[in-house]
Amino acid sequence: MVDSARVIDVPVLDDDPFDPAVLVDPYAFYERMREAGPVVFLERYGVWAFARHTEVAEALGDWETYSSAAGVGLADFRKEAPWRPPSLLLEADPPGHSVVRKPMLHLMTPKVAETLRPAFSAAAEELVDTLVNRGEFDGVTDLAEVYPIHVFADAIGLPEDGRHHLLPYATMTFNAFGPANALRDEAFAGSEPVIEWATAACQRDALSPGGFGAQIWEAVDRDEITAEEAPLLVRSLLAAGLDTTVGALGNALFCLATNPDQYELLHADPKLAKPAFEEAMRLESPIQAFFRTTSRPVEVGGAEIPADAKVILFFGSANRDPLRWGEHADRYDVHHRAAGHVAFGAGVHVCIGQFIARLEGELVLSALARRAATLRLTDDPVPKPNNTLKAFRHLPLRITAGGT
Ligand code: OVM
Repeated sequence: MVDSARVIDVPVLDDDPFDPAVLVDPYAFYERMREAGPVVFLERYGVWAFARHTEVAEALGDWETYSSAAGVGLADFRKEAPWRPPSLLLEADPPGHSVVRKPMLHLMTPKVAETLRPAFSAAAEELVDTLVNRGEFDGVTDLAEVYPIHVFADAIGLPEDGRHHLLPYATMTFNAFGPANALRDEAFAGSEPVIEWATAACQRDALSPGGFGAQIWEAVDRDEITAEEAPLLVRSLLAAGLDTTVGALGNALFCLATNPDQYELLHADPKLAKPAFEEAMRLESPIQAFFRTTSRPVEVGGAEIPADAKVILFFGSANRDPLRWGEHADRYDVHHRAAGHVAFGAGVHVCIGQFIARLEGELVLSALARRAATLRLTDDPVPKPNNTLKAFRHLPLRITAGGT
């Protein structure tokens, strides 16, 4: 039962987390939420919010209480129809979720990610070579958007033709987790050909042999998944695997360009590429928040949240919580142990592509570190507001050549 005397103890905030100004610079808002208490109520949307690391991690670890089946955005799929058939992975709970997740996990183990290393590495070296020769480039449109679209779309086995639809498709997907605001409307304007291409790209005949897409379809032949499930599982790779890594690479470049001392450390020791990427994931997490829906009343920090309530989990805030990371939580430090961040989620839904994302991050930063002595912004970065993703639209950069 909900104890109303406790409910009124929960701090109520009238902030709009989906206001573009908040989305591009959410950190003061996060700090106010963390300081207000372990749970706050966002009255504009009638949702509960966790902004501290402890509660976010607890919710991620308890799928039975914090369900994903009603959608991980603001909308409750039991009350309003989702814009697309729900994801069998993201928007599902065990036991069904576990059945389809298993073959997907096998596709993307750390061992499999290592088999991609030679091709992914060659692509990173070639791209960074070109950019070092140019000296000035846009960290987003010339690098962060180019690299994943090349290497990961190849790894899935997507057709070359129409790949320009991938980022608009992902932009729609991630804005759709938010409210029906202007960002969401803009993302869906002219969406028909984009959805049409993405849907066709998930069919068996569109996917080249040997890629992740074709391998998903082979799981149908082994009766591990059905022919109806296969295209939806391929769709998860398209939706979740591109714009996220684009954001991650851009955010990592931003961290390094704005912390020259840290870039210097990376340049002096390119083996720091892996931790430098991980620390950027913590500090500038591409996915800032996802929702869960309570399946029962639950007590959190002395407050009682009713059943069927939407709870927003602010990963980007948990990853900067001084209670978890200490007083330097807001600082970018390539020597920091970022393990325990929740940028890839945690628990039964933890990112299945994380080893591939990390490989991409490591290879791009390592290629840069070995070729460029300095990395600096030449102008203000331009943020790209999105209801879920924190990323940049432009990062004007200058690099000076110089080996380690
Ligand atoms: C999916 C999906 C879409 C967006 C994100 C995501 C971070 C998954 O369709 O399964 O995970």
